[in-house]
Amino acid sequence: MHFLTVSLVVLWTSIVSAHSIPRASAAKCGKKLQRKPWHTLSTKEKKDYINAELCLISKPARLGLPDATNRFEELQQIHRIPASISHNVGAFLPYHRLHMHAHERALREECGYKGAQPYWDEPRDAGKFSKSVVFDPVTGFGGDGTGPDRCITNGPFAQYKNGLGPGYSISNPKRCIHRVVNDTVSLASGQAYVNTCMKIKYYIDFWPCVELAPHIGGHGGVGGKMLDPISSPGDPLFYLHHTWLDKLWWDWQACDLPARLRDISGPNVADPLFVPPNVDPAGLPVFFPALETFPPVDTLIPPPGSPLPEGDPGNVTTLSHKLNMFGVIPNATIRDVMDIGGPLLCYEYL
Ligand SMILES: [Cu+2]
Repeated sequence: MHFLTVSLVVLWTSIVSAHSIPRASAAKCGKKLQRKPWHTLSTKEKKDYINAELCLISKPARLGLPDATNRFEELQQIHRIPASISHNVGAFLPYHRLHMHAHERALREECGYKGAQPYWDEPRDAGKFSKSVVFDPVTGFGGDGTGPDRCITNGPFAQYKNGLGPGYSISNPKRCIHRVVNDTVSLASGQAYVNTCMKIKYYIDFWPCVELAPHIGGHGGVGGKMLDPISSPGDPLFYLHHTWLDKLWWDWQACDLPARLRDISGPNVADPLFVPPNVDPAGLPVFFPALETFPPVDTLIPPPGSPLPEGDPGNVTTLSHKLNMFGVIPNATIRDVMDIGGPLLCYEYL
């Protein structure tokens, strides 16, 4: 079973094409935005965030990206287009850091949101995702999917239909947000797995540690749309999950500053033979969702014209690696996103 799951993951990796990317402009970081765990937000803070997300869904698309019909889907599309060069590679954490920032900025600048991007403190829910407050139908994102199509049927996003996915394909008619919450798979978001990664000394081993267990814990623990390696930002929970992963990276960086503001490495092109292990580096078991719950294999092959990595001299990810946001926000390099308290990002984690 793991084997087959793995070959799906491996398919995210082939690539084509290129874009030219200007450098992000830099100002000073003044007052930092404070990113807080979802379960600590007040009811009003939760509603403000959800209303801002609904606002993005209600705003027309403006970038001309294919098949994106609103701003929320443009944010999803900028994850889909470069998915083959932002997973199973060194840029995995930097790419998603900038993507979370792009989302946070869109909420604030276009939808009047005053807060910061919250995160899901997943260790507190690991092994019991089904009981998590994030699924609250009134103050959260709605619950598990039900019925044969696993549609979510309550909460603020129950009416929303998304046409991007499965994988790189398009759904016509559009589909509901679907979930298949799996408490066993969610164990991989537990503190023991986080601790394994935190003990690692260098990014070259840290990044795959995070992309394995904690990353799978959130995607596989929610399942459905969230399990789609290409189109998962179609479930708003994606942003809470990846912001938590970003916090893990920052927590690790903060253990050895300033050295870890420069430590970046890993391949730019994913290894097509890579097989995710079913244990974490400390030997703890990692459970994968059932194969049938993944998007169909043929939807996971990057289409012609998918981007190629840019900015590095070879196949090793460097600080000069370019991160393309396709017009949602200015492009940046990994150098620009290494410090969350730097002029570009300017936030901190509580
Ligand atoms: Cu991703």
